[in-house]
Amino acid sequence: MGLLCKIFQVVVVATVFFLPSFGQEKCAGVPGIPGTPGANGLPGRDGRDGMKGDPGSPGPMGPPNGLPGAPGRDGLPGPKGQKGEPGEKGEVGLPGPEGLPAFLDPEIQEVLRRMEKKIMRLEGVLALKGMIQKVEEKIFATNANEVDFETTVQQCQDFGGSIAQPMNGDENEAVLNILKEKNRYAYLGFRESPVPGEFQYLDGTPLNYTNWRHYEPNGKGAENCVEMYTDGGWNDKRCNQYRLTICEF
Ligand SMILES: [Ca+2]
Repeated sequence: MGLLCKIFQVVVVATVFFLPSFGQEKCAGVPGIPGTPGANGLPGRDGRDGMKGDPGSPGPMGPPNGLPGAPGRDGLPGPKGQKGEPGEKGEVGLPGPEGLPAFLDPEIQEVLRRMEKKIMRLEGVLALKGMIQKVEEKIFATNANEVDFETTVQQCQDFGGSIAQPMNGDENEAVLNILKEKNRYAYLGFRESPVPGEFQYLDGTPLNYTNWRHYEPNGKGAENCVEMYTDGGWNDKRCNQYRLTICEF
């Protein structure tokens, strides 16, 4: 075996090194079987982009009744328009929720307390100046003007009151206090009725209290108004004299 192996080695070496020289000789061998083709290599890298091609021809026009496109965006706001005519008045709304009764509403009670205090202070000041006299719920007041009967009636109405009409002894005393303070006479809110010597209130009702002086009334239809003296007594008198204005409120 060792020998055979050695011979084979020699043959192989001789074949490799000396075969060409043998090939040049006429001893041509049988062509060998072609080997199997090698495996494909890896794909090559992409080449550079080519030049841009020419634009293609326009496509065919769509059908004429195709759907409209989406609406465009809103434009810029236009200038402000002129003010329109006022609209018609709306209907009256429903009444609001019912509030608390005044005597339970602390806010109203507080307002009333403050008003009462303010009024009491005003009354005090006026009384101090001899301008007012208070009897029960009635207040007699003067502005110190001296005018005739009709003007007195009118002025008192303008002030929101009426000419003084003492209805009892206390009220007569209150009017008298003002007269004594000013040392003047004053007309009272009475007028002679169609019956001479009979006097009545301005609304035509008969007097329910009088304080005539002795022998008064004595005008017998010639003295249609009534004045109070500084003793508190009444006298029928013509209406055109200038007397202290005393109103009641
Ligand atoms: Ca008289």
